[in-house]
Amino acid sequence: MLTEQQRAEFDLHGILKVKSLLSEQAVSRARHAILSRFEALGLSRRGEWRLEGRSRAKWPDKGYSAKAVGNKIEEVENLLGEPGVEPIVGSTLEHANLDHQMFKRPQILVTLPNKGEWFIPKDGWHVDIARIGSGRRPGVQVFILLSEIKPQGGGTLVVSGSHRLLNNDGFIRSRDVAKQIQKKPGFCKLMSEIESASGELLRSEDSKHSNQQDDLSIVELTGSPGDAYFMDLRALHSAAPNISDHPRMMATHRFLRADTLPELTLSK
Ligand SMILES: O=C(O)CCC(=O)C(=O)O
Repeated sequence: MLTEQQRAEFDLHGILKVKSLLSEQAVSRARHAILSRFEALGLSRRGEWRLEGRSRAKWPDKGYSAKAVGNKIEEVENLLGEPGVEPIVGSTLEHANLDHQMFKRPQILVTLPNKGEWFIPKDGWHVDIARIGSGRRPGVQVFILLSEIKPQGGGTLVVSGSHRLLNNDGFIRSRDVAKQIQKKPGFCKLMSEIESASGELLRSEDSKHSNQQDDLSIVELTGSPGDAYFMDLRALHSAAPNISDHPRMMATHRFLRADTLPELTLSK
């Protein structure tokens, strides 16, 4: 369960890291199951990546066909049943009933090394769900790390604080949410500051969080196998290039409050 401080951090930033949440065994089983899918594509062998002699994929290409790998992997689905995941989701969503139709199963997020020099993408910022009229949090997405992910190693980028924007503006379709947030002065200022600092302004794990209500920052999801991040589904996020020599491996799942469905479907 989350401490008061973690809850407050999640409410303020819309993104929270919980270290070592998942067991080594469950993570290792999921990792091996994913690697065996890549074996059929000639990219892994006996539970290890085999990328030698291959030319690097080119950003934004993740280096393989997601369709060929698929997402129906029992060992990955089992990660969601690990103790800790659902209780945290429950505590961030007032223990409301969850819908299991819109987001049926977890998804794998793998990015093979695909860039020489790291940068923050200008395109690709998005949210996965519309802003609902009541402005409340519709759900939470979990990102489970299945490999060591160092800075600039392909970890998802999240705009911390973006979940607090546009909540008084009624229903907004997801693509319009992304467009409107990117036009906000706070977002433009953040992007130009980061550009002129060559990405150095990313909020690091250990840096102090600001308490200013309108503060936005970009968080890169980095860490070790078994760590998990919980993200408010309203937060703007994007895939990122992987300049490391190792594939980025994560599993993700979106948990949606069932009682937001009428707001989502009525507004279509
Ligand atoms: O990290 C990535 O590849 C992007 C993840 C993402 O956009 C999502 O899960 O909605």
